[in-house]
Amino acid sequence: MSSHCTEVDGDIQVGGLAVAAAYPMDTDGDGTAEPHEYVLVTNAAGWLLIYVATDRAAVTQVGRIELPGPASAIVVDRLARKVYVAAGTAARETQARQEAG
Ligand SMILES: [Ca+2]
Repeated sequence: MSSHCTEVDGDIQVGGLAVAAAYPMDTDGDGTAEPHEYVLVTNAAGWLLIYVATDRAAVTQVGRIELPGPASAIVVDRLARKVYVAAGTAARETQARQEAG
């Protein structure tokens, strides 16, 4: 994954990074979850960027969430299917979802 793909509003500096390996997600909408590889990064512009890297040759951004500010840490709670992001003294949780493609 090249550094420029984390660019949002001209800012590319990565703050936090988490990998969700073999994460079950029903991306084709057939009712059965398949394992996917997700990479989550935050950048200095205050965004959580979500990439699917199941095919390492074709890493694709599948979501981005604006945060209250730059974030330093990401934790994926696989059981609760949530992502927690630490942003200074604030925190935000978000439900791990992906639209059927
Ligand atoms: Ca499926």
